[in-house]
Amino acid sequence: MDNFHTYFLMTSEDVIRYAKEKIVMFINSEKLSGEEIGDGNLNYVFRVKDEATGKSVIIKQAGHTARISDDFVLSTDRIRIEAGALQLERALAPGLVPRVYFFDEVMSCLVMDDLGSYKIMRAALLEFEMFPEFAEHITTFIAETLLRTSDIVMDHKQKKALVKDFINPELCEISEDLVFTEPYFDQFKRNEVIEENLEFVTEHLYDNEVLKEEVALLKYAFLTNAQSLLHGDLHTGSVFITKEDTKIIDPEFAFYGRMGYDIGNVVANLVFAWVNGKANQKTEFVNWVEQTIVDVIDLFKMKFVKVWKEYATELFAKNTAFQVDYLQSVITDTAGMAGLEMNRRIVGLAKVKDITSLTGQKRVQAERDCITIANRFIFERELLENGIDFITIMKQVMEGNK
Ligand code: SR1
Ligand code: MG
Repeated sequence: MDNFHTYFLMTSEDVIRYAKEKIVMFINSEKLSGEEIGDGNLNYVFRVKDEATGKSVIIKQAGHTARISDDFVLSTDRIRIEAGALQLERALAPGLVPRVYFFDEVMSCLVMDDLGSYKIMRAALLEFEMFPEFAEHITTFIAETLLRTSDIVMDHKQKKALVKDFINPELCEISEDLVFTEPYFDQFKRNEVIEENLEFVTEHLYDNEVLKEEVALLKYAFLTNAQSLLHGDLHTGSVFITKEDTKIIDPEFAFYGRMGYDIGNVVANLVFAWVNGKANQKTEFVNWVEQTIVDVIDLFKMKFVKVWKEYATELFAKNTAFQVDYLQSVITDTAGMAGLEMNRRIVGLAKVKDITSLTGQKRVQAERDCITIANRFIFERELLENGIDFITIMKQVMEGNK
């Protein structure tokens, strides 16, 4: 029987043995259950529970390929990256990240808090649930984790050491392909476009040379600018939530990149929830999402300035004009990156249920609206300053004023 000294992909039975052998709280447990509960694209996630005490943990293990497709051959180093990012984020944004008990380099797995009473935010949004504290929590998370890992706050040499620790070439390549390139070229023939929107997508994405110039600029900002330690995949499937509490999970795509990539992901995935709410005529929910998008931008800006004032060590940080320009460049990136995330979720292989759960003409129109909003976010990114500017574009597109 394998004793976990060499890597292998675990089954539920293996995970129970693993827990008994490696996790102190389970060593004397007589009745452990193990269940694979993952629904992400890359890894295997098990809940291990002591049926007598009710105590449970999550064990997340990386395989050598992505769970959704063997096309993606990936280093299991992503679990080391995730464990490191979770620990750092938890120090910077206490209470907003689950606790990691330990990381096992041999088995490429990590053991962490079970957030059993929380829901995956995307699933809850599909039920039109509203979360009044979300904007407050997510803006604390992004302001603290992004600015405090940047050169504005950190000693430049220490920051470079972190850049090195979080080199994440394979997961970055996934984003470079799926987010920044395939939606515009379909070079690997992996895109999945519904028949009714083929012509629309060809005109607005594949043949849109003016757009491609802007996308190229954003792609090169992503490839070449080590601004902050990003979560790297901050969509609503990476958020565990209750009415009162929010936990950010799954930072396996973490690396040093542009702050706007994380914030843009948050905004884009809220826009998907908004489009879904509109298609289902859920007025109260739609209004809440609009206010949440406004708050995400505006509260982030407020907290960014606060964190800057409290923690900046860069001598130029006292120059107010520099701070204003820096913050605006983050919002500009946010709009551009939100547009890119929206386009890729419509045409690429990694889709979102907010849109795919719509049927018939509702889905056709929702996809077109998303692409139209996305392209306006990209083209007009330098003009967007506040939350309301994002909403104005969304409403104009929906009202047919494109
Ligand atoms: C092959 S992975 C596809 C997508 O799932 C992850 O959550 C990332 O968003 C990635 O782009
Ligand atoms: Mg994930």
